[in-house]
Amino acid sequence: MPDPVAPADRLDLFVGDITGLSVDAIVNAANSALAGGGGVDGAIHRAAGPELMRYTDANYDGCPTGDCVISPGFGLRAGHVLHCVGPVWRGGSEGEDGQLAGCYVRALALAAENGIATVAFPAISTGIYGFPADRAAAIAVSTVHKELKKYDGIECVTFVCFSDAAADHYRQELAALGRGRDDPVE
Ligand code: AR6
Repeated sequence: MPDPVAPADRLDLFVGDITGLSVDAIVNAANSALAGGGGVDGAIHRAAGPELMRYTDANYDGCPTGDCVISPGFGLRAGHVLHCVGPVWRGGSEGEDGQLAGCYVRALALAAENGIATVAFPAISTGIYGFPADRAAAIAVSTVHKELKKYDGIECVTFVCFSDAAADHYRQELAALGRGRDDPVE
């Protein structure tokens, strides 16, 4: 057996729309009622089609903050959607950091359980839920980097940013892990 690829070398960055990605699973930034909404949640439901809502309604009674549930991707190119419920930002002293980290921990655990090798995450909680983007990127990268040590079968995790400014936060965090300019990020 070859040595597993180091976690830092399984991290990638993409600037653009998550809904078009051909990965095994894209992550949704959902709400705890799994009721759909705006932002990336709205875009994913539009691209997946109405079967997605029918599926989550039939299979789940919502999802707690900091947790995640899985569905098929229906009309998406991605085979699955991992619906994470990030925290609403309330100033940072109400457990928001731990809840946000929990989303990444639970999503990767569910991915591994379901044989998913490639996963793309949006910047959970940093839109409508108001979590500071730099702080969220630090939590996302450090949590995924740590969790990937447990899951050799997860070959690539892509962080997807909607803007170049948002991506800069990830570039900083990835550089701190030794991902330099010459690495195949993006
Ligand atoms: N592809 C990639 N990233 C995107 C896309 C896209 N198509 N669209 C938005 N983003 P948000 P939240 C970025 O607001 O803060 C919904 O109503 C966006 O720029 O989608 O977790 C849910 O139903 C931002 O950086 O999610 C919940 O009620 C990031 O995705 C609530 O919003 C997350 O922004 C969740 O709020």
